[in-house]
Amino acid sequence: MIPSLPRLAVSLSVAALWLGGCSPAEKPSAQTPPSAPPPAAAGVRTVSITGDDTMKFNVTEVAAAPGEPLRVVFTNVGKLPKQAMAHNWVLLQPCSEAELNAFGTAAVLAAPTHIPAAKQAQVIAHTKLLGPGESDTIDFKAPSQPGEYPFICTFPGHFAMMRGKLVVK
Ligand SMILES: [Cu+2]
Repeated sequence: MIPSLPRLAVSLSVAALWLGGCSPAEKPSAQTPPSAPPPAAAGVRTVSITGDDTMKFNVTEVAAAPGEPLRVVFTNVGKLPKQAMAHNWVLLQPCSEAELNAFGTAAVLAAPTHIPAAKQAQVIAHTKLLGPGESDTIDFKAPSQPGEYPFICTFPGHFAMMRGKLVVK
């Protein structure tokens, strides 16, 4: 039996859609790499910070409102090998200079992360330790208590130079 003309036309267009859906042009392209973080939630401010081969953060002061959700994207923009010049970004509870020194000293022995387990309570948030060209993204809430919260790089020998503060007010 010969199908009526309108029915044939519908069949052909369905076939065309099906073929189009399988054409090489429809191949998934430029997929998001699995390591990429999801986009920040609406209203979450992103703070981009870099560390470099001269042992410097490009940002040494970040202001935030109490409890403000923040996203920190930290990137090691250096070229030196990770064994010689790695960086992280570690946000700490308010502390004295002596306590900061004690944390930095304990961190030296805490390879490979350089986050001393015994002093975890002092850590509010931290990135991974990054080699050249690497980046890490962390989401956290600024502390609810106004104050100055130090951030440092805990790679051995760095915290004396690589430091800044999150000012909550
Ligand atoms: Cu560093």
